[in-house]
Amino acid sequence: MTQLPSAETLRDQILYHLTHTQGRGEEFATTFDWRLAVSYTIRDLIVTPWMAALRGARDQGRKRVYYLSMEFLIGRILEDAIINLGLNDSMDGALDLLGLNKQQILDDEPDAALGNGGLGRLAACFMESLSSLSVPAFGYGIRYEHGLFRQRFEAGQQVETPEDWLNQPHPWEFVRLDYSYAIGFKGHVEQVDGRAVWHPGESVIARAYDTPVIGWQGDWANTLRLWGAHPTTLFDLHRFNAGDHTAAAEPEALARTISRVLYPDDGTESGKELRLKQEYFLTAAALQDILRRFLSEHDDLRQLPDKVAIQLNDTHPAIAGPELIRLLMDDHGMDFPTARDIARGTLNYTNHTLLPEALERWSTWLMGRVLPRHMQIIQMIDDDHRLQTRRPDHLGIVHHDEVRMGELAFVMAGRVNGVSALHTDLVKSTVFADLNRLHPGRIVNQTNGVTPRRWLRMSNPALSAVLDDVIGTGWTGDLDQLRGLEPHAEDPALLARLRAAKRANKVWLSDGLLAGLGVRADPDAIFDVQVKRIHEYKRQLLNILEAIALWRRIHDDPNGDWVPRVKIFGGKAAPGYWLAKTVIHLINDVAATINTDPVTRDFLQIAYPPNYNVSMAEDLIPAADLSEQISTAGKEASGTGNMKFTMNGALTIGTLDGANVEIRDHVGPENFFLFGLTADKVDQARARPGHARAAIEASDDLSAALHMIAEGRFGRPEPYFALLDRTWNDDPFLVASDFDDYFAAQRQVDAAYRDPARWDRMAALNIARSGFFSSDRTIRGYLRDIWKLEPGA
Ligand code: 26V
Repeated sequence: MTQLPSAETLRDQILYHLTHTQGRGEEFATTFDWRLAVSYTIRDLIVTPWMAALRGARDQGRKRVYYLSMEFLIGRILEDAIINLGLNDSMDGALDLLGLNKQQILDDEPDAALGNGGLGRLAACFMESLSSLSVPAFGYGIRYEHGLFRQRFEAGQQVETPEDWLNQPHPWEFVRLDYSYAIGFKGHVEQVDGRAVWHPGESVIARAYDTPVIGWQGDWANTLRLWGAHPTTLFDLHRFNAGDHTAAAEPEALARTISRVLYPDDGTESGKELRLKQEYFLTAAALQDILRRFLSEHDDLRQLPDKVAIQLNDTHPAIAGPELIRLLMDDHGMDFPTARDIARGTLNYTNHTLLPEALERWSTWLMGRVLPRHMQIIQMIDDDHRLQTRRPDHLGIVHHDEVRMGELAFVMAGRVNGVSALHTDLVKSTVFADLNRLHPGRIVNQTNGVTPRRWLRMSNPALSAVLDDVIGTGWTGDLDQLRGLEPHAEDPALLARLRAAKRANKVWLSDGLLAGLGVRADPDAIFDVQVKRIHEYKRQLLNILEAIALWRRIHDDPNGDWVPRVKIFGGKAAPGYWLAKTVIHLINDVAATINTDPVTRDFLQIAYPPNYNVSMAEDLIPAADLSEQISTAGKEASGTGNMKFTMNGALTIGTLDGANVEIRDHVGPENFFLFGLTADKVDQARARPGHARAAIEASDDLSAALHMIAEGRFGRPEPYFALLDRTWNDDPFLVASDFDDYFAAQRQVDAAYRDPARWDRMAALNIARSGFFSSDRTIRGYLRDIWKLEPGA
């Protein structure tokens, strides 16, 4: 931005919006009123670069990126926008002039929680990096009325309540009544003069709601376009006039269901008709919008691949292949091979998981009923692929009366990518081995990244101030500059400043944990943090078992030289994932017992704040000393939390899984606490009969910990019998096999923490060498290898 507004100008604008947009006098204004007035003030400053970016891309005929995702886990917007516009100081000044408390205003904003976890948060980081790199891009998603559920604990157990972020005005969005598209479902297909005509049996309107996403330094903004579902007819006047007032409103209620709520699963197949409708709703609206824009600028659809790159975020929008072919054939009169080639030149697919239960499959029966024309086209794509590859025996897209969405996405994509080096290797060698042989070179790697604006500059002002001072401010837009810290990694003065910044963050968090949970977290203890969705493969169970074993050891030797630790957990379980919910219950039960034990309470505390979300991550990660990345090797596609911890100076205890492998390579193996089986050993270990029982019997610490749960030391044991049984007899994620190695690695952590000079040096090197994990680097990789376009700046 050329001219930054002063504190006085911002103050005047805030007062203007308070009066004229909110319709409130100063003396009656609530925090909410002020927050909206501040948000509108900031929004005004985003609109100008946003319009300029949209106009510039159109005038220069630039190729555009379209990111299709069922999830965008945005979090709060206000502070991020203030920072990217470079207005932090003048806004502080303006709020001072008005006598307002900034933190209170920022905290008033609800999180936009339109995602479950890593996949959705990655989409949000990508949107920010695309704007920061001045790439013309649109994100397409669904404007869920209810984002991810709120989590409470009752007697230690997870209770879900609906989230309602749209119960209040959302100051960042612009509704576009003129961009509305009809989306059809069901019905039948008719052949007319050799052309297929689909007559949908139902239809809804997709209406565009736009949110600008401002990039670093405020020069460029892209659009996040979220679709809301609306009825084609508002209500049934005949029924209303006949006195049936409830039934009259039915069309509206039915249509709105489609954008009513985010599916709260992150990896279990739902198989629900509504989910398929949501996926098609997003995809069809996006493709109509993309073709409308293309045809307003160009007239030959064969040029689509030169002007449009579409990224499918996992298979959720994979119906884009058949839908694009349908539009090109049925609406634009192309033949199948031409339509297929254009679609393949335009579409790309990112795989985010190899867990079999998370790979989407739809029964051909359901697909044929909800999307009859698409089912025909899927069959054509499958037959054509067999013919083209001369592989009549190929398993195919349609198999055992199911449409396999991964195969569909792969076959229709120009490029397929994994999200870390290890994951991409596994994509090639396991689930897509056959397709990889048929299409060598189609699979590429793009290791994930996170935006340093939100995850360092915004969430960790204490560390950012030290960095600005020592290496200048350039790191925010070019994270590789963190390397400049490396020559100072031996400098006691610098290390002391880093330590002071970390301690300030820990004190802040400690106050919050005391006020919110009544947990006493000593800021001089190791803050050991595991935050992520609760899943068996992520192994929160391993972590809590280690806590029990440690507790027992402290008890046996209360005068030993123990290093005080605060274990912090955060995360939600899918409402139907019963075992994950049992783990939550167990952590809370163990915490209740351990935290009040007078013998150990100075050495070990456990905190599990409920309702982990983006905003909580922003408070926890900067205060962490130790980052828990302990998934069973081969199961975590990448992880992105792991990267946030590293750049905030936490050390990692982790397995060789996902991007942990690359984090360790970058920071140096001596600055990373490694443990556990490697991915190539996991299947063998699991195949050994009695593997878990053998490992448990060989480990004093582990068998004691399991027995203590079974004996009821942490409350009634009955709720845990199934979990214990599974750990003894099945243990598919190898908690038992990895336990002793994990326990030993934790003791190495203790030893390192006892030596502050050593710890601080390791932390400094983690920060200095984390530049690779900026999502700017990731986006440059997609531009070069997948989208084939240049960054703008
Ligand atoms: C699957 C399903 C199945 C149907 C119901 C809704 C739903 C929602 C999400 C998913 C897929 C989850 C896959 C996922 O989140 N993968 C994560 O992606 C991150 C970004 O690439 C990566 O860092 C994590 O390791 C990976 O678990």
